[in-house]
Amino acid sequence: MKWTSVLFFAVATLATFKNGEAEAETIKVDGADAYVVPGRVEAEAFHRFKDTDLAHAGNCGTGPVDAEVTSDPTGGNCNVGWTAPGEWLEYDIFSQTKGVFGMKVRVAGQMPDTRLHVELDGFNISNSLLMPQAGWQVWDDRVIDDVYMACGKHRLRVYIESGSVNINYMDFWLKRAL
Ligand SMILES: [Ca+2]
Ligand SMILES: [Ca+2]
Repeated sequence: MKWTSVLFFAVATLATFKNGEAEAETIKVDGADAYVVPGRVEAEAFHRFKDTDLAHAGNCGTGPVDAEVTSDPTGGNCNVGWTAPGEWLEYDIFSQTKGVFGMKVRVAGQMPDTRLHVELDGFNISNSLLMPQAGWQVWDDRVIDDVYMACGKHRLRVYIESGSVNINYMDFWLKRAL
């Protein structure tokens, strides 16, 4: 076996399927593919996920996580959609600075009482956020103030609590270096 094929195998995504649900984990050789913050994390370009069905809905990407080309005027290529309670998306991020960050989640939807929360390194940092109802492509921000991060690698998870919402991206900005 050539070294190139060993490397390819090492970065391949492993998916497990059980009870009609899907979870996957990307095995990484190093931290080079973590999102650098301050910066933008694209919702549809996740590292790990849980999705409640194997089918792919939408015209963007493949695999169990459903996504479509977005019409958000601020860009973002595709948005995750057709989300369901209990589903989550996870991202490896790398903070260049020890500090207090602001964060926003770019979302659109039209279902009542749709809620999600955001976890950083396993801690709920947002509490339950109520999602907008103006339309599936009428985009809005949900801002989380004062997110503390040490320099280095962190794990970000967006967890759907109820209803269904479209998610385009998450932005981080530095409020205050420490
Ligand atoms: Ca699906
Ligand atoms: Ca996006």
